[in-house]
Amino acid sequence: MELTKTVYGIYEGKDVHEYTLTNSKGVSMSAIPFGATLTKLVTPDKDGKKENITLNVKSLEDFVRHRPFYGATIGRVAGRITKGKYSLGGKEIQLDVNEGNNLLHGGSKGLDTKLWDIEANEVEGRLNFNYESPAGENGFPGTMQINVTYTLTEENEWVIDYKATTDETTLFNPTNHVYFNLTGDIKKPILNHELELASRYYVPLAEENLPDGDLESVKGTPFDFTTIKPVREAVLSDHPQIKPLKGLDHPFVLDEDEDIKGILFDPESKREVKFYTDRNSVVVFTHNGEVDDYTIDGEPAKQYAGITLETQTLPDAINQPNFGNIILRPDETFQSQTTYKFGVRK
Ligand code: G6D
Repeated sequence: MELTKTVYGIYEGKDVHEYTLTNSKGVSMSAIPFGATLTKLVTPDKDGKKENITLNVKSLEDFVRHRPFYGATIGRVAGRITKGKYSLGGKEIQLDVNEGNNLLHGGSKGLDTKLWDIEANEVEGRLNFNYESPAGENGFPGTMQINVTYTLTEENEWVIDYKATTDETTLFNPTNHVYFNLTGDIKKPILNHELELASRYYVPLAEENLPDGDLESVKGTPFDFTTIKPVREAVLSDHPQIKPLKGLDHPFVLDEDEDIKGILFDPESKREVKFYTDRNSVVVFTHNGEVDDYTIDGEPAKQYAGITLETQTLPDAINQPNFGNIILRPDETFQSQTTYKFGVRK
């Protein structure tokens, strides 16, 4: 493993470095401590051409100013919490509300907006991020010690490990908001990417993109990715859950029994990503709008520029029965792992 470190930008008067780990196969992973954000993943295509396969922005200022979430660590709670509110042990807790009436991606000062401590371990191919989140941050109780590690393996995997503790009962449900574009060319949309998911149920969205509380069978709907198919079949469909959003922005329930939870494949470059997780869901978001306030590699961030595979416990779990537990208590340690494995099909 090889490690390099360059200055990426300046934040509050401090140099922020971009760390790049490269394995012996020439696959590399870059990240910055601002937001514990993955900035680049370079992998070969069918001809051995090495290109970045994730969306990024051009500078640290763009991350700070526009909060694109690209590659960032999201928390304390990913997704939306209805009205930014929950009740626990007879107490009602009002959190920050930063998207209409609701909380999105941890609140207005989520984990993606924080400068984390970072340590690099070249031998183990690991970047180790630590952040102490003070009690009351974005309204969440408890001082939390949050640790995220990114490991690049010789098997071409990016392994994300989360570990967290709290001194008061609180909520924790992190994710990484990486957007893949396996073409390696940001000008190309992801519509021809093919997706397979070990998922027989998805969560329909109600108003304000909040989960409506039900789990619906994917059978006979565009949400059926149980066999691999082009994402365009879903994204461009007239389905009433998809058309108004102009694409996918939905949680899928992952089958517990399957080891590989999903596969994303680009038929042109023949690049493939398999993912594994211990969480019960993945949110698939297909970058449904054009964003013109920042650029990616000098280009506007176009509609369908990338696709996320955000592993997490089902969103709004604290307000929805049967979505899973995201409560973290002082005597517990939260631990979770998600792995993305990169390959090329023959
Ligand atoms: C998430 O589900 C949400 C989207 O609605 C949001 O726009 C995006 O992050 C930035 O995936």
